[in-house]
Amino acid sequence: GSSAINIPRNPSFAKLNSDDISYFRSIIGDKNVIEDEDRLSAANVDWMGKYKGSSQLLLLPKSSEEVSKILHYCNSRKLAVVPQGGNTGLVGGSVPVHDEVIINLGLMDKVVSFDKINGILVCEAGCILENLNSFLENEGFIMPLDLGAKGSCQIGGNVSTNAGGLRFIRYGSLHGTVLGLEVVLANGTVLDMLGTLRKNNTGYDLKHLFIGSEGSLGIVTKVSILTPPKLISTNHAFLACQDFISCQKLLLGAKRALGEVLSAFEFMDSHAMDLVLSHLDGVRSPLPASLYNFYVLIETNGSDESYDKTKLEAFLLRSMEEGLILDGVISQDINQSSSFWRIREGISEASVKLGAVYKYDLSLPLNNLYDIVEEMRARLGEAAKVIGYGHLGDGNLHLNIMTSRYDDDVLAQIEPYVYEWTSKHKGSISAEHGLGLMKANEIHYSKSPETVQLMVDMKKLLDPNGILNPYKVLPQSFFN
Ligand code: FAD
Ligand code: 2HG
Ligand code: ZN
Repeated sequence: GSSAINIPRNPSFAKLNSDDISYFRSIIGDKNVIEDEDRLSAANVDWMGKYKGSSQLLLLPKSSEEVSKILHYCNSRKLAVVPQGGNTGLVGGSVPVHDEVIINLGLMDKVVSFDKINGILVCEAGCILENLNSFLENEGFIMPLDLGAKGSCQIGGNVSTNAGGLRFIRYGSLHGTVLGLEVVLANGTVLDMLGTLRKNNTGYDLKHLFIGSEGSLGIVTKVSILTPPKLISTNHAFLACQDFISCQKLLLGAKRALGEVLSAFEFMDSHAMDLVLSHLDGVRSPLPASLYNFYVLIETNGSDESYDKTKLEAFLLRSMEEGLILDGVISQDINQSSSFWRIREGISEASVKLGAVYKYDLSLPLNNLYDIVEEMRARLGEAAKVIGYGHLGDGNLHLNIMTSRYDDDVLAQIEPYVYEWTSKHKGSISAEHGLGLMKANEIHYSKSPETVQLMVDMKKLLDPNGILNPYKVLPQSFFN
């Protein structure tokens, strides 16, 4: 069953009629106007199977002009829309709440240009992240971001959620690497901000408004992004630690000792490890499972094979002597490296196998980062499985709570407790996944009232009819 979020349909939105369908057919062609039930039901439900809408129409535009015509029409008719990429979002932002028209960018999947001298890629928003990375690898470059959903998520979706992921520690936020965007506004205006410059201080840098705005201010149609060179030497270590404080100390040590070659620092508790091992086929732990409390995956990426390896080995040896690491394996080949990543990236997939999952994506100061996991485990007792993992190098905890089915009593044990706790510890209730539908009403835990008000004002300026991804990101109370 799905979770209970009951938001009444906003009556100011029009209902789709047959004239609308005919119009869409006339502008984007019959075969990209989808009314087929199977395809609609897939597009109406999110990756977790938790959020379900009831849209009757899926549109697949092939160009920015088509997106522009669609939005111009929807705006004049007051038809609400939900922009959709790979539909891998984890906060219910990518699916309709009621009957919003789904606009999926999947057919806009062309590379526009790649400048090998400056490492700048310009592409359409529907390009799948993994395809872009493969394209770049052939040119000697990589994408500055990577995440478990790479096989389905689209760069437009990544930009719209300001996705973090596994390379954040090395290459930073999309606010730094995205150099330009093309965005279609609610009224159909195509906003060309598709710059390819590193530096450009000519007034307000409006592209930043759209990075992380989750489809609430415009539809991203093209992206210009700075791509780092692909370096020849990569090493991976899979390590076991006794307690969280050891993981934390290991991180500080790794930042100092590995310096410029450190490219990932991920952690998981033994509960997360157990979950993966028991629910995903063919996954094996490189270390004796259930012997240790925490596991850490470290990656280095540099330009000198022997230098990088020596550096890593010296650091690991020292950390073992200091007792920070209890056990560990350094990958011997590419297959072993992918088996390490498979464990870490498989946690989300394993987390949806138990029936119901409540996901919290928190930014927290390192010293308290794991406390909330233990508190939740104590609070919920036998009622739930509680796991903690995430991008420790970025201070980003993923707290997942699994039960056999969605239950309001369990939910009431978790929320608002987890949000209050996060706010009290000066954290953020969304480190990288966004607010979507799940946390639209919780924004005040991480943003001041004045800030939220300005966000609402900007939303109303850019989308006066409120047609873009309604019910998401901001509290609905501002729009009634
Ligand atoms: P969707 O899910 O389709 O949409 C996400 C949001 O963006 C929605 O609000 C949607 O309306 C909007 N949107 C999509 N495309 C556009 C567009 N072109 N213009 C305007 N708005 C648009 N996230 C992380 O940050 N780090 C991770 O490490 C990470 N790992 C993940 C691993 C797995 C297995 C899964 C399932 C998800 C993971 N995520 C992660 C969450 C998710 O993959 C990201 O948020 C991703 O960026 C979403 O991309 P998408 O194309 O699937 O977007
Ligand atoms: C990850 O880091 C993703 O694996 C997904 O951000 C986290 O599923 C989750 O809660
Ligand atoms: Zn993550």
